[in-house]
Amino acid sequence: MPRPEEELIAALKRNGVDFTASLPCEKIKVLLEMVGGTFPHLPLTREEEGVGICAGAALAGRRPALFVQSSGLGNMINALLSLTQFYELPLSIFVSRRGIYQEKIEAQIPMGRRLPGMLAGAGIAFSEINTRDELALVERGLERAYNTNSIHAFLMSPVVWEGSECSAGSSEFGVRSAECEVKGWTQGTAMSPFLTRYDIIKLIAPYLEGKVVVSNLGWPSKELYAVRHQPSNFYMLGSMGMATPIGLGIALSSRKEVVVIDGDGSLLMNPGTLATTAFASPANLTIVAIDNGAYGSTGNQPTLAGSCVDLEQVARGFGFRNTVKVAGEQDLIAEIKEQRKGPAFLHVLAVPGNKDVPNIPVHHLEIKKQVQEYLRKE
Ligand SMILES: Cc1ncc(C[n+]2csc(CCOP(=O)(O)OP(=O)(O)O)c2C)c(N)n1
Repeated sequence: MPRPEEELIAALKRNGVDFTASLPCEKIKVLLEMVGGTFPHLPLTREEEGVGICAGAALAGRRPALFVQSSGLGNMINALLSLTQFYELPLSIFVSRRGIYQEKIEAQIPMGRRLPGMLAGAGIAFSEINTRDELALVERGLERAYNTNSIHAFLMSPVVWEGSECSAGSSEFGVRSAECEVKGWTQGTAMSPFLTRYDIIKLIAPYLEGKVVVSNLGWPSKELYAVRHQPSNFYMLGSMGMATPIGLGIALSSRKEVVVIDGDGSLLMNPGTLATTAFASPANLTIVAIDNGAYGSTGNQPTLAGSCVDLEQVARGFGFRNTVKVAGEQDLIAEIKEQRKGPAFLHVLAVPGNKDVPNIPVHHLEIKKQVQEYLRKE
């Protein structure tokens, strides 16, 4: 019996899919590797751009398919309606549906559960694929999308992939995890990353005391909690791409020092926020951009910061004047101690890797309450 991933890929091939793009979800990391090894594939920085790219590909006669997480569908909805649907272009979307089965991240529940209602409201056809047997339904949806120039979303429950134990490393398809990638732009410089995100958080933790810290979703927040919890830490549990905007909003509304621990994947999802931050120019804001060249929380799929993008240069180009790049311990500590006038952008090069730490045991409304109380004390 073929693995579910193979069955899905066979259906895509039968329907002539010849263009794919994705933004990862941990639950489909094996599927993504196989898709990347089978079809022309583009890694995305934001799900919404995938809609535009696939619309362009469809205009040129391709049969595009997108692979995203349920949260990502929220980022796509306007483009789906005002572009793909409006111009009657074909698109299949495979949505890794979170929040419905053994979900450990509560912030996944609001989008994941409401997805069918949202799609129905948007007039987008969809199929719920809740078991492996229901993979057979994919065929009909694909035919419909490509033969009638319409969108079809497949809401894929994590149950479908259960028991498909092929590990990323043993896949016969090209392994594309970030460990094998080299930062092109660091070659020939003395900047070789060797610290993990956890090492970095541990090194900077003593200097975060008493500051308002906004930490990126997923493992960064869990690691910060494990290293040093304080009531002024705002742990993001969802809303990828919002760490710097949240920090900016706080910094503009409070005299407290604010530190954002952001990630390369998240900054690339929403880079325009760096322009807004440089424009607003709060002196009390420092962005610590931990750049491991990967979507660390979802299986270390490479981000474009792992190959072509130098985030420090992006920040400078968007108007930041106070930027620095560090890779080693001593430089990192020296820079975090320095308390530069903000907005400051501290680009910290890292290697991929997550520390095995537990989930944050604090309820999200309690996280909010603690931060609000701290911000009220001037
Ligand atoms: C809109 C959206 N798309 C995808 C995801 C899945 N996801 C959660 S964390 C993450 C990776 C974040 O990568 P980065 O900001 O580089 O931080 P790292 O984990 O590498 O430290 C992804 C893709 C999500 N939560 N929301």
